[in-house]
Formats: sequence, C-alpha cells, structure tokens
Amino acid sequence: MSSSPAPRMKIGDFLLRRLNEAGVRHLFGVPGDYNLELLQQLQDSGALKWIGTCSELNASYAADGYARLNGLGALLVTNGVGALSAINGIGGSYSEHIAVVCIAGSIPLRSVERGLGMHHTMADGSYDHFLDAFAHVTAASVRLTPRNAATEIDRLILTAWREKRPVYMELPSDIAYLDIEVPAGPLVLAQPPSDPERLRSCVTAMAARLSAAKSPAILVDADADRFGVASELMELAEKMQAPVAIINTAKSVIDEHFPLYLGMYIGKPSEPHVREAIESTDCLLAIGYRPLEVTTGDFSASLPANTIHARGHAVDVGDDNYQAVTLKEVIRGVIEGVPQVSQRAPRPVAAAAARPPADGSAKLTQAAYWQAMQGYLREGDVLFVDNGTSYAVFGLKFPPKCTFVGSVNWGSIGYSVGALLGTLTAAPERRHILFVGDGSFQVTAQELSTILRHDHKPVIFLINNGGYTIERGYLGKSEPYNDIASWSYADLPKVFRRDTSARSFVVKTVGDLQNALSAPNDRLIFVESIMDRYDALAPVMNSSNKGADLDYGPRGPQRPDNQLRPAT
Ligand SMILES: Cc1ncc(C[n+]2csc(CCOP(=O)(O)OP(=O)(O)O)c2C)c(N)n1
Ligand SMILES: [Mg+2]
Repeated sequence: MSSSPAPRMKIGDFLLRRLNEAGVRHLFGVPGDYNLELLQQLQDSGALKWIGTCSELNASYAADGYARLNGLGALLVTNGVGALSAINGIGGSYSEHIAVVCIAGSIPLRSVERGLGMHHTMADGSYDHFLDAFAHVTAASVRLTPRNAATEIDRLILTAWREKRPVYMELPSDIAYLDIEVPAGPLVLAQPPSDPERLRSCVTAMAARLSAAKSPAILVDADADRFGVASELMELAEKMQAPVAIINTAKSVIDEHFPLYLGMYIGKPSEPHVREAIESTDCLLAIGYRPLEVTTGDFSASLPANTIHARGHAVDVGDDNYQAVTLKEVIRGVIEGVPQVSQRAPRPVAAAAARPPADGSAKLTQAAYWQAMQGYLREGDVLFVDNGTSYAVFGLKFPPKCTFVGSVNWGSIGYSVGALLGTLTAAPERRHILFVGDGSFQVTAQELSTILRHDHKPVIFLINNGGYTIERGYLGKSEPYNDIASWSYADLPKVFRRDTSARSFVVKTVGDLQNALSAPNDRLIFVESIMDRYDALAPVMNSSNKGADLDYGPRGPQRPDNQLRPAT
C-alpha cells in the first residue's frame, strides 16, 4: 500500500497558511524589499489581510492589541531598520504575556552564505545581530531555511500561543518561493495536556487547603486572562463563596459586577475592605501574580506566606512545586475538588461616594472629567488607557463584558494608539474607547490615519495639558523638560483623512464635555479636553511622588516644591 506523498508548498505560502490556521486573519507591518515577496504571496493567496501601518513600532503595538482580543497576532517588518523599530513593542508583548509572531523579511541566504554586504545591516559582515537582539525579548527565535521551515514555523507559532509570549522569525528573501514538503493537516493550537499524576496531586493539595480555609480568597493577575480562566475562577469563587480581587494589570478580567468581586488589590493604596480580605485570608489563591512597584503600591502589598501561586504551566503549594500542569485543567480540577459552600459571613463592602453633579459652565477639571466618563461607559466596551493622568481609569467601575487594554508592566507611552488599531481590526463591531494624554499621543499619533483609513469608529479622549503631567509628580513640576509642543489635536482627523466624517470636539468646560459625550457613535469621535497642567487625581500624584523616592533614593533631587503634589 503506497502512502500519499506529502504535499508541497512554497515556504511563504506555508507560513501564511499556518498563521491563518492559527486564527490570524490580519498582518500588520511596513513593506520593504526583503519582505515584498511574502507580501506578494499574501496578495495572491488571500490568506491574510494586509494592514499597512505608518511605522513598525505601531505595527508591533497593533499586533499586540489584535492578540489581546484574538489570542494571537502577527506583524511583518523588514531587516534591521524595521525589526529594531518593532523591538520595543515586542518587548512589551513579552512583558505583558501576549502571543505575537514577528516576521522579518531578511537578507537572502545567498548573501549570507557568500558574505555579500547588504543594506539594512551593520555592514560589518555579520547577519546575526538582530536575531541575537530578539532572542532576549522572545520565547523563541529562528532564521528560517528550506531545511527547517516546515518544523520551525510550527514550533514558533505554537510556542507563542502556549507561552503567551512573542516569537521572532527571519524569512530570508530568496527562500519564500521555494517548494518544501509540508504537513497535510492543520496546525492545532492546544496546551500540552497535564501530567496526570502531577495534576491529581496538585489539585488534591489545593482543594484540601481551600476547603479547610475559613476565609479563602482569590487574587487575579493578567495571566488569568491570557490563559483564559476568568470564567473558571468566577465559578470556583461561587462554589467556595470566596471573594475575588484583581491587581491593576487584570482590570476587567473579573466582571466588576460579579457579586463576589472585591475590587483592586495594590497594597496600601487599596480600599480598606480589599486589603483586609486579601491580607487576612487564611488561604489565598493567586493566579499569575507578578509583583512590580507599579502593581503593589511600591511593594506595600503583602500576600499571606502560605499563598498558593498558580501560573500558566506550574503551581506552588507550600513546599511543593508542580510542573507539567496547565492552568485551565488545574482550576477545573479544583472546582470539582472543593465542596459547595452555601454562604459565609457577610463581607464589608465599600460605600460608593455620592458626588454632586458638576456645574456646566465650570472649567473642566480632572475630577469632573472622570466623573463624566464613569457615566459614558457601557456594557461590552473595549477600554484603553495609556500612561499618564488617564490612569484615573483604574478608579472607574467598568460595566459587564468590558475588555481593558493597558500596559502597566511595560508602560511604553504611545502603545495605546497602535494597539487601538489592532483591537479595532480584531473586533470592529465593539465600541473601543481610548483614554490618552497629549504626550503619549504624540509618540504614535500618525496611526490615527490608519484607523481612519479603515473606517473604524473608536472614541478617543485626549487630555491636552501641555505636557507630561504624570512626570511632574516625579520631578520637575514646572521644568521645561516636561512641556511639549502644543498641537491642534482635534484637527488631526482632517489632516489624516481629508474627507473624514469624524466628529471632533475641543472641550474646555463641563458643559462642552457633556455635549461631546452626547454625540452618537456612528463615526469616529475625537474629544480633545483642555485641562490644567497641574491637575491630576490624588492617587496618580501620590503614586508619582512615591515613585520618585524609589527611583532616586534619599539623595535624589526630588522635593515637595519641585514635584506636583496633591492639595493637602
Ligand atoms: C516610550 C516611553 N518614553 C518615556 C516614558 C516616560 N513617561 C511616562 S509617562 C510620560 C508622560 C505622559 O504624558 P501624557 O501622555 O501627556 O499624560 P499626562 O500625565 O500629561 O496626562 C512619560 C514621558 C515612557 N513611559 N515610555
Ligand atoms: Mg499630558
């Protein structure tokens, strides 16, 4: 009996086919001579839709945003110049646990083998610099060859998806059209099944501790979203009648209207009832917890010593470390393993502070701005925040089914504008709202043109406060280095798309803002709000003030008079 011969495909076509099978429908990036041949294959095969961006940095942010909603994203750049522009975003995906495939059209193998000097290199005879650089910010990286392409393409895509980390592959420009033998079946994205004994022992140990506890609690970091266990965690919380807190990186991962939702735990700045519940629980289950100064109120967070730490592929329970267990199977097993609790003693909840409505003619302040924004949010929104005073978003209560997109760990200003293009591409039917400062916006503003080019209809709320207000809380309250050029932001939709139908608003008073907020969402809405450069909510300023102490130490230049501080 003769077996049917393995199918043959061109390497580039196979790569595009695999991305498509992995659920990627769009490719972001910038063309270059070393990647045009793959772009032609994309064009001819229709395997993916090309979304050209203004820069590779923005493409890396867009692919990250796309992956947040789609599970996997991809971008295409050219050798060196494109790749290094994208490396900031790829580093961010690594830090934030986002699965992104970065493809660089690279130097032809002919030139590599013959040592021919080529452009977009260091002109020093080496072709490995960028491959080496990306090895530090990816879970896997490779230069494809006709020998390894069939296995390495699968290994990298699968690694990105399993690890929730970016990968980098160089596709030498003279091999994309070569035929290789490829697998006939589709690429299947799945986590490796757990080791059965390890899973049993792990679940037994966790369930025993959680069942014996009088006041168990759950603390959720972003990996609960990345590994897709949010609904399982709510199920577990319900079964145990245990409260669930999030850290700021996991904003909206747990429905904020879920009855057992506690709030945000960030150490000392947390609301007292959240702090009390997390720090005094006799059994805390922490999911993917990664403490940084910005997620722990400058290390004032203090988890109980016996906290169970569950991660994507491993769990720590007391002295025991369980490997080869996957998070979903673990949480499912624990749900089975704990008894149904009918009710525990009622927990204290925070009383919502009633605030009087602001006077319409009053000059717009951050306090009034964020109060109005609370009323603007609605179920199902995709909500973005960039760095800056817009961090006040963390204090808003999100309606059900909202998705929060931020980059708390990596914190690269401008991320949100590129990432917004990505989420809009992944889920154009949802309402996407961006909260961004003027300084952050200036880094990646031109990607607004791509958003307009594709007729997307996000709502962009930009705070024009003349510079880097959040930085003024660290140092240089009035120093010129924290000032920026004054742009006519609300005119930009017109600049970026001559025939735009976007609705633009320049807001100076509470009444102006209310008018902008009443506009229908049938077009892109751009709201530039002009506010005082020394205006920021107290939690934002406090966090900057403390950050300066940590950054510069006791001998640093920070003093109350050269820092923006909350009114005392
Ligand atoms: C790529 C990058 N460069 C510099 C910084 C440092 N940084 C953090 S916040 C910030 C200022 C943000 O200003 P803006 O967006 O206007 O927000 P505001 O606080 O004024 O509302 C800067 C420069 C950074 N986080 N990322
Ligand atoms: Mg600003």
